[in-house]
Amino acid sequence: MFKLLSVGSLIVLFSTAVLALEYEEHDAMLMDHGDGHLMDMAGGMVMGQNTDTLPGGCDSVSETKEITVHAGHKYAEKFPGRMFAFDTQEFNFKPCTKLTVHFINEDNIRHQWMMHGLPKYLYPMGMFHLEASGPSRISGTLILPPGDKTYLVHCDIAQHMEKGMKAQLKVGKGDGDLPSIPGVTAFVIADDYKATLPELAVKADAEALIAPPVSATTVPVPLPTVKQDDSVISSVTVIGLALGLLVAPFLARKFKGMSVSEVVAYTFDLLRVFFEMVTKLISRLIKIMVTNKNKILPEK
Ligand SMILES: [Cu+2]
Repeated sequence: MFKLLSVGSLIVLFSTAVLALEYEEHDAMLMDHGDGHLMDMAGGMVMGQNTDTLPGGCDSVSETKEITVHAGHKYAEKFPGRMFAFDTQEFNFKPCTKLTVHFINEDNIRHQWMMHGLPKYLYPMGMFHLEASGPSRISGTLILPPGDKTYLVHCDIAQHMEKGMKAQLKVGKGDGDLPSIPGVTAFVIADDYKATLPELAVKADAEALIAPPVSATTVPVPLPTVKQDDSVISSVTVIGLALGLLVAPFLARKFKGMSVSEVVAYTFDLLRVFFEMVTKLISRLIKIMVTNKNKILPEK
């Protein structure tokens, strides 16, 4: 009985270890490179870290806040057509807040929590940026500037913002809304799920019917083929001319003193000889091909 229990508990222990997603903790491994840039070898990075310098216009830190932001494919499920998202799309803080962001990337790829538009004298390129090769956690701190302004927060990995990983952070009242924030503002390029595929096909056909005159005049498709035909004709003509020039003196000597009917008769005779040669050649070729075939095909 005791044995069974211990085996059971071992199985439970192992299964939880397998099921639980293991998050890498970047914070313990980060190396400080100066100027608020921290980095480790496991794909964790903090840029624009500022824990103590007050932005101009802030007399003191107004509030100290901590937030945890999750990032991953699963948070995009509620936004049709999106692939990636943060679990929060809108943040709001008082001016001069000291903000610590704990960023948790739940995907097996890289994500960022990147804030833009900060004062450049304090934040390199005006950015505060957390990056994590997931699944992992990373944390960073900044002091928000004074004034009412809306800041863009996004993941800058190619196409991740377009696919939904976009948010806005309002300091004070903010200064408006940014477009294409999933669940907050309208997409700049809206997906249309009303039309079914057959309807779209009919629409495309209708547009194609209207379009031809424009496309026919603008697309110069037959030009290259015409050019090719020209070159073929000209090369044949050149060969013909060359042959004519070579044969002409010989024929001129032959035809000297002949009447028109004699010339015609002679020409036909030449043609007859020529055709006989050609037919002989062809028949010989056919013979060769037939005998080859017989050689290739095994007899039963
Ligand atoms: Cu991303």
